[in-house]
Amino acid sequence: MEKKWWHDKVAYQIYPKSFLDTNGDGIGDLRGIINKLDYLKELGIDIVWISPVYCSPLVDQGYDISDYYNIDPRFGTMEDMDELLREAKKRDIHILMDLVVNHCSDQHEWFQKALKDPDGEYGKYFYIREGKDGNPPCNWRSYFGGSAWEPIPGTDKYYLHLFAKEQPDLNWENPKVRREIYKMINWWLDKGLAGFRIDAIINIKKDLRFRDFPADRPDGLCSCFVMLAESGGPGEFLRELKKETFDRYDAFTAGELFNYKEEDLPDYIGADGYFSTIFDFSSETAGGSEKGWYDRRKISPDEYRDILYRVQHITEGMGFMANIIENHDEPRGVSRYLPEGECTEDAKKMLATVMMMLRGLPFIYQGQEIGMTNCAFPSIEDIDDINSRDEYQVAVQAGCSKEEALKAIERYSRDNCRTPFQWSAEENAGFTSGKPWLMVNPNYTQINAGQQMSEEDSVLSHYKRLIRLRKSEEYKEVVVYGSFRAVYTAEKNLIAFLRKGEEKTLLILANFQKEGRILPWGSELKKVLINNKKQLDVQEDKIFLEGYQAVVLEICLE
Ligand code: TEU
Ligand code: CA
Repeated sequence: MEKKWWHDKVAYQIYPKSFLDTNGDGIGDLRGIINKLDYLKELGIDIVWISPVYCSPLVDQGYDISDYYNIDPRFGTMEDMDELLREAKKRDIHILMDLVVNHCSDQHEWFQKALKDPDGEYGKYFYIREGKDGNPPCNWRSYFGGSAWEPIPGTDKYYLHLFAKEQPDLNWENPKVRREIYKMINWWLDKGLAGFRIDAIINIKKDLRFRDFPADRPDGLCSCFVMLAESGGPGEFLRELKKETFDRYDAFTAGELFNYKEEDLPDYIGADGYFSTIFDFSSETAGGSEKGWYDRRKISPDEYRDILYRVQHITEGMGFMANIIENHDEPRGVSRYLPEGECTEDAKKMLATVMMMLRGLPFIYQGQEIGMTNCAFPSIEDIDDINSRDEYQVAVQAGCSKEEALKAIERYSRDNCRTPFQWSAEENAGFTSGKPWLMVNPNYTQINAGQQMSEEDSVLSHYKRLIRLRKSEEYKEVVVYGSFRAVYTAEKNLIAFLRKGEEKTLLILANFQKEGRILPWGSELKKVLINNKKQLDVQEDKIFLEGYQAVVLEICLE
């Protein structure tokens, strides 16, 4: 595999609205990010992805863009953005913006013009079709609920929106639209961005037959995933996109794709792939149900392990996945993957150790580094997210009681990761001096960055140690490029693998259970590099692991 500048980096996602508010309006802002660049540097971060800060009505929190060339005043100004780029550069931090080009906002100038004249030039920027006998053109369901088609008032026409109705899909089949998008991307890259995280990109290629599929829920509609699988895929668009934009700047790109075909993976992340990397969502999608969140299932430690191993194997020698345990669309990883009642500091450090030692590019989501957890929202009114509100309705309609529905939302709500960052034990967790736009998780008095910064054995300090190991001159080669091999595969509740580099071999052991265990041992232990417990008991032919103990060992393989 050809080496790239970003392979040995550590990336971090910022959800600006919830990161740090500097003017007391309850909404995080660009100045808040500037203020915390030293915090990120100290943590060891090299690449920062900032969720959207463009002008937006915030129906989907910035993923509905009304002007791609300006910053929403709630987040700051273009001067703030330029300053952020300059200040980041001083610290060798590369900034990625979020590229949301499957759709725009219904308030975007293009869509406003399209509504006025659906048959005119701008009508062709979107997918506008006639209805069928007073019904939408076909039975596709939007990801946020209901038909993916919305009627255009005063006509018999509908426009397509795979997400909210305020997010009309852009017509990638139209070369003019593609040119507009490339121009905008290059304008941003000229400003000095390192690249982009690319939103919902699999969706840009539609099945242009716009026909019905068998319904998969009582609403008579069918998930868009089915149509996407029939669409032929976005390959041609992505090749052109790369050539017209990213290639010209050697930009770094991380694609968001939930549903690619495995045989297409080399096209996405291989030597000449459309993207530098894509996010690995395989453990996030596992346990999912067609019926909705209320029917989701928690995955077991062994399932989690098998999923990770599989992805390590299929990407070997091909490319790098972007590894995550959470992001702004998911519940907190520690609440999701650790068994109920076992979300301790040790267990959090164990998950961190596994994630950071896998082959691939780690993306830490804000607050993950201090072990932030899901939030017990008192009622559905305390939830803002459009997706969660829809899933609540889906649950109630399927016969769940209000309490059951709220439980499901509490487990999987996207707002779990969107509660304000817990900076300190002060009021509102030090996030704002005003009223936060979304409730602060009440556990901020126990879980906050301020306290963890001064504690050697905090989750934060553990992440720092893992990042330092990854970046150290001595171990960099093996942590970044070392091959992956699963070991102790017959054991239950154990994640164990080797990373073999040119000169060094690391053994990662993570005891994914509260009970201690004994493993047979036959290697020569050279050094304990990471340990989330005070001790490690290694004897000639046995090694003892405490419950949730996680270690990274340098060993000599015979
Ligand atoms: O997410 C795309 C996407 O498929 C998600 O909506 C996902 O299905 C859902 O979050 C699972 O709960 C991206 C963004 O990350 C998300 O925040 C946006 O809402 C969405 O695109 C639309 O832009
Ligand atoms: Ca603010």
